[in-house]
Amino acid sequence: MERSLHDRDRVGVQDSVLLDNYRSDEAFLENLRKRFKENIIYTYIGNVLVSVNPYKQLPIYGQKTIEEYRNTHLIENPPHVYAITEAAYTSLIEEGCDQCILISGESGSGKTEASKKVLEYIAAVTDQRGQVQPVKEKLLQCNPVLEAFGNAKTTRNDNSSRFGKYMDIEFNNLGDPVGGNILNYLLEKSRVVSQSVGERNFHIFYQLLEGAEQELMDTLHLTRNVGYYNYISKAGKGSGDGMHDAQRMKEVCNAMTILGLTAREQGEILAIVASVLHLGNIDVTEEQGLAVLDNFAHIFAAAELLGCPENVLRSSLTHKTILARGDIVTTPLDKETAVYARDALAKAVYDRLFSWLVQRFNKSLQPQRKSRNRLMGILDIYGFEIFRHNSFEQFCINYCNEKLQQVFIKLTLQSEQEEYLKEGIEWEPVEYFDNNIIINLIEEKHKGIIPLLDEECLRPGETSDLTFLEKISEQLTQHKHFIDHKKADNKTKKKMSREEFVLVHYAGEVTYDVNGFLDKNNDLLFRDLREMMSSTTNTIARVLFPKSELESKKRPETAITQFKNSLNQLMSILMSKEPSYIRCIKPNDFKQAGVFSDDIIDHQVKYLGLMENLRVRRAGFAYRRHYEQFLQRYKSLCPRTWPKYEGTAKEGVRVLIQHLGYQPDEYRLGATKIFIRHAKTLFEIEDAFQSKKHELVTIIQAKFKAYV
Ligand code: AOV
Ligand code: MG
Repeated sequence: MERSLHDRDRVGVQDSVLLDNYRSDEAFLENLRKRFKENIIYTYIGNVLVSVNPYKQLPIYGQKTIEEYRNTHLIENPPHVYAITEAAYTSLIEEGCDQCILISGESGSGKTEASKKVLEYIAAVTDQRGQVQPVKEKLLQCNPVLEAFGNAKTTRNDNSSRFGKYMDIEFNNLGDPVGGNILNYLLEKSRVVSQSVGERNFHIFYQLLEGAEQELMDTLHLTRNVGYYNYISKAGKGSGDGMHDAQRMKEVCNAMTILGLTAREQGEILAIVASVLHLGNIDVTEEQGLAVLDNFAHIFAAAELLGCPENVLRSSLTHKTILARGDIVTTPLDKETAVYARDALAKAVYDRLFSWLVQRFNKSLQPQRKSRNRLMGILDIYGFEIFRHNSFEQFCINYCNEKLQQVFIKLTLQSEQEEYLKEGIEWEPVEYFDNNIIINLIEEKHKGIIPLLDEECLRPGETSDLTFLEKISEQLTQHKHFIDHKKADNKTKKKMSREEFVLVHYAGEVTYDVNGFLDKNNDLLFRDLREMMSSTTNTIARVLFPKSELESKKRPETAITQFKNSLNQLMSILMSKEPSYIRCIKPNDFKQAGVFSDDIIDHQVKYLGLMENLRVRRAGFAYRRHYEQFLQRYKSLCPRTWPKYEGTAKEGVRVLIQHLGYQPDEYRLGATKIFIRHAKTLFEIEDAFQSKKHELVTIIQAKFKAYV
């Protein structure tokens, strides 16, 4: 016989708020451990979902489970990503609040998988009449393409997101999805030209070589030999095992078609991808100090695919033109600079293609009719990363994670406590670590790492990664979360070189190598190459490099400042919506099923602030509502408040809950809101309301019939 949802989840407690020993880390961990061993990966802290990556397929998803969660309240069923999504969706439909689902956790903890389950749930429960089927199809098909172009195998995760993604789904007033919009954040483009040992380039390169039809391979002048192409050959033999590259290629092309990309567009996109492989195989040698290009077949192929004359590509890769006081001065490049120019072109072309794809999808996802639609956002970013070698990219990724942790702190720990204070509710404060101090260290005006990095990039004269390091060391040496070589104790000193600094992030210490910081932040692409690209015959390539960019006199913003600004915009988007949280935890460092490494999990529980979250939740009130709203919804449950209460809303609520027999410990009356301690209490009243509503509707219908 099939077991019900509840029979399948009888291990430990479903909501950690109910743990007897809720202050103990060990009790919290023990509960997660017990459940994990029984393949129960989800647990709540109030309405926050904690998810431990099982690293194996569990039979807990799909249509049947979706139906079990449909139209249920969070506490009716065992914890699940579907339950969180259902709650957010209900709030969106019934109360008209825009929602956002924030998914956080370190690299490999299961964020991207969770985000896909959210989308899957929404697609399954909406549009029962099949009216917006094409929109749903499109929303679902964005992921395979974005993952192909924006995900890669790292040492932490075989399918690691190398960009940040925020996706809004738009709903009409029937609650059906009618469109969407995606914002993408800083792609790790350095991966296009080099990867660390054991890692791969973006999936699409391998997918193309493995999965393209022979005719396409011929058009793109490609061979199937991964080892032949410099930009992707380092991954080594066997690195594609289990990646299903050929199969994925078919899915990607199919998805692009569903998203409305024409055959010509798809051809041009793949031509750009192939051109990057050819660029990587253009050898640069040196004669009398000047760069000379070799391997003509690849120069020809790249030029043909991008749609520019071969001689223009060749001269743009070996010369640099600058406009100096109205004069045009062209100088030949040395070998090193030409290699730099070639790689910069490959990175820029790929990076801009990625953003173009997102824009193209957005065009395809635009709702047909523009009206005031409700939004549900899903945020899936790259998780916190500590590699053996960390550079500018990890600095950006970890900074982004600090910002997201700040949203969590602000919305769950801080505002919760501030609200009790404001409403005059008695409350024992819960201490927590506020990572704002690290964010300041990174972004504070004139003093933080970002402004100092920009200053070093913009300052005329001899600047280098090392002068940047000197500068931050000088400015920040006093800061608790900054360690340089001078300040390090003997143990740390042994682990770091003079070209590194350590940041004590909320999630742990990371040692960053400054080499490449200035170049990557400046993100320079020589004018000759931009000019060449702006008049190619590959129409997509051409729009990636608009002429207006060449004409602009303004210096473009540095990479990190653009990133900072886009993150700050994201923060305000998130703050303006009703948030739900999924906190993902990685159970071990070996991508292995069934292994629950206590140390690793304990560390994540601590830095994610889950224990503080639990304490705030336990001491606090699960539910609150303005008196007016509360009375309006439930007034039919008490004869003295129905159909209208004459006094103030607060008085009305007092009368109502006395009638319902609430115990004094169950609730508090604040200045403007009622606070209810347990979701269960609310659930009972909501249940009573639903049957009353049903009763009233039946009476009205009967009267209406009699009248007719
Ligand atoms: P991430 O998004 O958090 O990392 P993913 O969602 O890509 O992590 O998960 C990593 C891998 O763990 C997946 O490819 C799956 O193999 C496995 N996995 C995760 N969640 C589940 C699940 N619910 N059921 C089964 N397997 C799962 V990163 O993008 O690196 O920060 O930048
Ligand atoms: Mg991911």
